[in-house]
Amino acid sequence: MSTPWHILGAGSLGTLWATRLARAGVPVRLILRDDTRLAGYRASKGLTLVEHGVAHTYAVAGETSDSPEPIHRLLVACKAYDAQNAVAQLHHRLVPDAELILLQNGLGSQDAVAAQLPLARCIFASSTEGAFRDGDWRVVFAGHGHTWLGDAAHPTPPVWLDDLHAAGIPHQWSADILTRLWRKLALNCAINPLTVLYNCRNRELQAHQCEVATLCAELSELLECCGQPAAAEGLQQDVERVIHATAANYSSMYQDVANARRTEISYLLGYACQAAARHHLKLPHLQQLQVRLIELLVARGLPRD
Ligand code: NAD
Ligand code: KPL
Repeated sequence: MSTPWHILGAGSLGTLWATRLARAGVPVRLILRDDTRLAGYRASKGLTLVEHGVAHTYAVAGETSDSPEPIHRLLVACKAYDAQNAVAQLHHRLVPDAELILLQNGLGSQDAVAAQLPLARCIFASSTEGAFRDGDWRVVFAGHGHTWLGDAAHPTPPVWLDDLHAAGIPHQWSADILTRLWRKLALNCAINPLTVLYNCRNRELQAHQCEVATLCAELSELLECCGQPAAAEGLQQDVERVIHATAANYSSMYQDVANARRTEISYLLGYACQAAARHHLKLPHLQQLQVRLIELLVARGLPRD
């Protein structure tokens, strides 16, 4: 049997990957938080993927971190703020040369996970796929997209990309994964906080073009300073393109705040502002944006990080 995929986090993306891999006959194990969640999962028929309005359920095996099986391949599908602790709980099961695929948005969590597992291979991913849960153990595939995967330290692609191909997960091995992650971070910093502050869909940012342009100029300066000039190229035009292409959408950060969920601010705007501080770079609009966003989060009773 081929190496099983252990999937950590039965949320939107974890379920989206688990169901497609299972559909292709790839062995999958879903790692749940505790025995209560596992009992709840076992009482269900499995994981359900809703695609084009049609639901299919897959009997994916569930377990907790206490299961004895060693882990060779781990897809980390938690939020950025949970990734480090969630992986630490599996430390005793990870074989020394385990491979981890880190699906987190933003930057910072990937390095934190990699630092705690110096012998493991940590592959960073950046995805434009979109999914949300419409019930326990159910995910709706809302936006077809693409996933870029890469390992800045070792350019050789892993053999298991074949599993992604078999599962119909559109992907590309990327030599410049850090550039992609920085670019996505910059896009998210230019769009998401403003949608929260103006309480609006992406479209309405077209009325705040000057503010968006000023943020893009500061973000470009930051990217250059952090050794990511390629991620800075044409940033403003790309941000305008994304606002236009996703005009009717609410950004992910808007949705988190609207649903009173913790945001990933520390791995997006927070990470950008920290990087600027490290480089003694003054980016007044970006810093002001962070202050305004944190004020709003605190006023809503949400974590400031
Ligand atoms: P989610 O909140 O739906 O799922 C995360 C899951 O991880 C939850 O079920 C949570 O209970 C679980 N979890 C947390 N700690 C755990 C632990 N210790 N043990 C077991 N399970 C644990 O999140 P998501 O939307 O799937 O997002 C995951 C990451 O992917 C985020 O960084 C997000 O920004 C990124 N992303 C999401 C989408 C999307 O459409 N949902 C798209 C692109 C990128
Ligand atoms: O990725 C996004 C998000 O909402 O998180 C987009 C659509 C690009 C807006 O920043």
